[in-house]
This record gives sequence, C-alpha cells and structure tokens, in this order.
Amino acid sequence: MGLQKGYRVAVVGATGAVGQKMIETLEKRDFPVQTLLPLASKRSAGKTVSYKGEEVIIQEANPEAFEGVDLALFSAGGSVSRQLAHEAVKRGAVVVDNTSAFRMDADVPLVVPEVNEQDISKHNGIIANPNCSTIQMVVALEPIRKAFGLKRVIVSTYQAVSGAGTQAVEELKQQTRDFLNGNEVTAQILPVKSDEKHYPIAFNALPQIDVFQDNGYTFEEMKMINETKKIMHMPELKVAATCVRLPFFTSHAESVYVEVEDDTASVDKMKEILSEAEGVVLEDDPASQTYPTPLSAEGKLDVLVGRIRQDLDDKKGFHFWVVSDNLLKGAAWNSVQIAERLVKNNWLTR
Ligand code: NAP
Ligand code: 3JM
Repeated sequence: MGLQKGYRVAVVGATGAVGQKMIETLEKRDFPVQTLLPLASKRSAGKTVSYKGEEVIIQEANPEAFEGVDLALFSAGGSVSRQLAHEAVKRGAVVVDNTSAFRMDADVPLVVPEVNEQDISKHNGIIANPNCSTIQMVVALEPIRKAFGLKRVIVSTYQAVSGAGTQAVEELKQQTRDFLNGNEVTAQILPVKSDEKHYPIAFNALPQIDVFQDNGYTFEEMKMINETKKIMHMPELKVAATCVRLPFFTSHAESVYVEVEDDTASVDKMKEILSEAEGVVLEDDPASQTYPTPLSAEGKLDVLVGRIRQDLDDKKGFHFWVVSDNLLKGAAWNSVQIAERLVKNNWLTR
C-alpha cells in the first residue's frame, strides 16, 4: 500500500460479519488510514481482504501484531478482546471494542456518539461499543429524554441472524433450503453456538439471544438494560427487555414503549423532535403505510423510527418502532464513528 497520511489501523476479526463491514465502512468514510492491518485467527492468516482496490494480507492476531498500531477496532468475541485489547493498549494503540468484555467496566466509556460523545474523552485506552440492540434504541431515546424526560422503557426486539455471526447466516440459508426441499432440518448454531441445545431458526422465532442469567433474563436482555442506563447516565431509569431472534438476515427491529415525565408530550411533538434528531430518520405516515422495515434499513447508517402512537390508557406512555442495520449502526459504523470523533477531537493520544 502506498504511503499516505493517516493512522495505522488494525481490524481484529477482519473475516467476520462485523469485521468485514468495519473495513468497508473505513473505506466508504475515507477514514485517514495510512496502513490497514487485518487480523483474525491463525486459520485466516495469509488470506486477503479487499481495501480500496488492493488485496491486504490477513495476519494472526497476537500481542506483537499491535506494535506500531494507532487504532485497533476489535470484533472477534469477548475472549479475544480480554486476551489482546490490553496488549494493544500497552503498545500505544487506542482500542474500540465491539464485544461485551469491558462495556460495564467503570473506567471504560461506553459510547454512542449521538448520545454521549463527550465520554470518549475520558478513555484510558479502551472505548466500548455497545450491543447492537442497545445502540439503535438509545439513539431514539435520547431526543425523547431531552424533550420530555424519561421514566421507563419496555422493549421487545426482532433481531436478524447476522447479529450471531457468519455461521448463523449460513445456518438460516441451509435450513431454509432443507425446509423447502422437504429434507431434514438440523440446528447447530442458534440460539447460542456454545450451548448444547439448539432450535431451528428457519420459519421460527427464538426467544433467546445469548445465554440465560440466574434472574431468568438472557444476557442480551441484560446488556440492553444495563448498557442503556450507563450510556444515558440514568442509573435510575426503569428498563425491561425481551430479545427475540427471527429468520431474516440484516437489521434489528424493536417495539419500544416509553413513559415520559412531561404530561404535555404528544405524538406531533415527538415526531417533530425525532425528525430533527442526529442519526434518526423519521418514516412515519400511516396514511401512506410508511414505516421502516429490516429490508429497507439494510445498508443505511441511520436509525429509522416509525409507528409513533400515544398509549390509550396512559397519556405519558408512547409506543414506537425502531429499525437499524445491526452490522452498521449496531456495530461497524458506530465503531468507525467513535474513531472519527477520536480524530476530530484530538482524543486519539493519551
Ligand atoms: P463472526 O462472523 O463469527 O466472526 C468472528 C471473527 O472473529 C472472525 O474474523 C474470526 O476469524 C475472528 N476470530 C475468532 N477467533 C479468533 C481468535 N482466536 N483470534 C483472532 N480472531 C478470531 O462474528 P461477528 O458477527 O463478526 O462478531 C464478532 C464479535 O463482535 C462478536 O463475538 C461480538 O463480541 C461482537 N459483535 C458485536 C456486535 C454489537 O452489537 N456491537 C454485534 C455483533 C458482534 P476467523 O475467520 O479466522 O475464524
Ligand atoms: C454480539 O464472546 C462471545 O462469545 C461473543 C458473543 C456476542 C456478543 C458479546 O457478548 O460480545 C455475540 C454477538 C455480542 C455483543 O455485541 O454483545
């Protein structure tokens, strides 16, 4: 690669569903990359990824690989982050981590730029990217909180298989072919790859994403609950979540109920506020059957909101539908956006 002005950027998990989108997003946003360093497991070392018309060789992710790296975007699972993120920081890199490994650590900012950009400035080398389902919800919640105050949030999700990685995408394709051909359908990955019990996802709905906790909630649900409070700096906010995996490939959808503080809140005011909010596109017109769907959100950077209604029993209650590309705003784009803000605000140096 020719010498360019910019940063030495490592992408850890470069062959994965998120890692590939990270490389694509760095390219599309023309992020100031001097050298791209794609890292993955030993299995992928020597293979290549395309970046700006060139084939760049993938290397094995190990501590030494981070020598000279300025910025490292991690998305290779929690155990890889726990093993290597501090090694990268020790060698001078700033890490944007896409896994749940450090999100709730007190000294690690958990950031969605539209909500808490300033938290990035407090980083000690690692900045955490929230869970995909949390990100799109808080982008819609923040303008509502600012305008009306927020007391309670109840969310049910409708999540795409790509959120569980490339193997889950292949599983849905294979099961769909087998189902339609009248062959036996086998399940090996979902709902959770590491668990013993699996259910088919094709033509099904699975009310389990990630592993069960002792309180009966899944880890994905607890991520939404705890991460929302941390990002919004609202430990007192009441949040409940039910997370469901559905058989489509890209974008997560969410049905959200909010209870606000201000009893003068209205659907019209909420539409006005959301139509002007950073990172939100309002697609809400029942008269013309206009609302976002997972297919229409695919490839878009923004969070799409529709179906805003006032609760019929509680005038401080509102319902809405929020959809976003889980691999972009839910993962790769939010990480690259954090990286852009690190550069813009001169926060890349420690
Ligand atoms: P994926 O498609 O299964 O890809 C996994 C990636 O990790 C591959 O590049 C794989 O490389 C790499 N990897 C696996 N073991 C490794 C090792 N020991 N050392 C180095 N690299 C290793 O999964 P994905 O959907 O891209 O997700 C990856 C991770 O990102 C998830 O586990 C999760 O923590 C995080 N994630 C976050 C969000 C979010 O909400 N922000 C969304 C999705 C995922 P090989 O090809 O060489 O195996
Ligand atoms: C999204 O470490 C792992 O097994 C990764 C599990 C995982 C996570 C996570 O907990 O980091 C898969 C898909 C996420 C996430 O963003 O929370």
